[in-house]
Amino acid sequence: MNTPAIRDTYAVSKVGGRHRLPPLPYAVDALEPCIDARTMTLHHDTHHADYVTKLNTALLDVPELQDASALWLLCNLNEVPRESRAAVHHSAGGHVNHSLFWESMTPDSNGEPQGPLRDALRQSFGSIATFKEDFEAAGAKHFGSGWVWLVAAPESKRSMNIVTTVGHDNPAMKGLVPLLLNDLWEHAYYLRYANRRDDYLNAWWTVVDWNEVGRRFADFDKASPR
Ligand code: MN3
Repeated sequence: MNTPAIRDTYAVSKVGGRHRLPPLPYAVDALEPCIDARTMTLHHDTHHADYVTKLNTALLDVPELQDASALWLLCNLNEVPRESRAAVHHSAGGHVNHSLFWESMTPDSNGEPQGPLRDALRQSFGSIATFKEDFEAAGAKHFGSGWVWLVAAPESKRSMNIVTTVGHDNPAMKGLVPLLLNDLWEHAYYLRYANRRDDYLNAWWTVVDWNEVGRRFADFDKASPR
């Protein structure tokens, strides 16, 4: 399967054939009060780091896949030998999703989508407010660990959807193009929000990097046939 048109930057970033943990693009306390510094530190420095370590460990047994990006591995699990597949699945997914997640947020959020992204969101959901409500509701009702996503489909161009995935699965595994994602694992919010996942989802809009989401949409718009 071809890897869908999503930018594969940090997910592909490797040193000497080893996957590496990308640095956070801001200070650990930069997204306070929405995301507290301790949560950010644990989330990036232990959880994400652990996925990278486990991915590199799993690939020691599969030297023929040493040059593959984490995104490619996730989208081509059939190419991974059966005995390594589960470890590569979970760790590559964790690495790809968290890499996209850090880049989806900024301390300088402008609060609202702009331009063609805004138009496509309005066309798909009726209004930006409705999109946000639907995204929060999908994330709140998802059972257990997973992610909530805004996705586009190559065949339907301007028609966007909200989906959730279990574990660290990524919609790219089904050929969809991820534009925005939020982490529904308890490690993402529990220290500050306890069991109030809906409060976390609602507060999260204050740190979304709509410029970055707009760039992802522009890449997709350029790459896909109308
Ligand atoms: Mn996480």
